[in-house]
Amino acid sequence: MSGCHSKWENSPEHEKSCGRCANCANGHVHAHDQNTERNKHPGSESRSSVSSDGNEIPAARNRFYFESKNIVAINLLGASGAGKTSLLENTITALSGEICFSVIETDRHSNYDTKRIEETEARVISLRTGDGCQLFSQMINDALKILKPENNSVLFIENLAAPLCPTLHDVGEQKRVVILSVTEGEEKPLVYPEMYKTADLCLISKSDLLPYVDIDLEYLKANIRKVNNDLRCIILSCRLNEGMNEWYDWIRAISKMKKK
Ligand SMILES: Nc1nc2c(ncn2[C@@H]2O[C@H](COP(=O)(O)OP(=O)(O)O)[C@@H](O)[C@H]2O)c(=O)[nH]1
Ligand SMILES: [Mg+2]
Repeated sequence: MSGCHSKWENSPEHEKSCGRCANCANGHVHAHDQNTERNKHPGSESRSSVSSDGNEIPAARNRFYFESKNIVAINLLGASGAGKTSLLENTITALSGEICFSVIETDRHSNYDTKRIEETEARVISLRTGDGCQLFSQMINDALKILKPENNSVLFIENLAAPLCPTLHDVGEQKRVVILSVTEGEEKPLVYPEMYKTADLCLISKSDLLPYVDIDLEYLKANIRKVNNDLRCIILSCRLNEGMNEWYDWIRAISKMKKK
């Protein structure tokens, strides 16, 4: 893999994505659910349903899409404020010369995070979930049609408030990364185990704050292991650039994992 072939800001796809949602002219994709009136927008009636029982088929379709285009899709899960967008900003800026990135942001009511990613010049689309907190594979399917990530690239999906969601749906991603900050407390992996059970990597963020917070890192890691004994943890700080090389090496390794 190498950097992107074209700048997203100059591409026709960028015009399409930033210009408007297919139905609302607001610059984002909405999570439409045919079963809930409140999520409907004019002209959306023909869009596909995102009900949970229909999640598997679009997930398989996404997986096939990623495999056929040699795209590594990473589902990034974590509490609001854990440092997900900061991690993406830093990662894309550091590795854009060697890896082509695109991002699906899941903002509930704003596109603040999307604007932050736009600054990195990566391809990005805002997926508005409105009052819902769950991400379904059909939403990703809809977003991919507009985003059109490049072949041989890495796609980040910044998931929203995942700890509070009752179910974490498979959206067809190859890797799941869970991020929790040192300010969240040692017991969180036990309180919200779902994210940790299915993750491939755990990032413990904001290590620069360790001198100021009352947290026992060993106890935190022991709690993570109670939920998922094999889960690898990387301790890092975007602020101080600590531990970031270990994370970058993980990204490099998985981006090479795919066939050329
Ligand atoms: N001290 C410190 N703050 C950070 C770090 N990473 C992110 N933050 C701050 O944490 C807050 C939430 O970060 P953000 O990336 O928006 O989190 P998200 O909601 O998970 O996307 C922001 O004020 C960031 O500046 C870090 O490594 N150290
Ligand atoms: Mg964010």
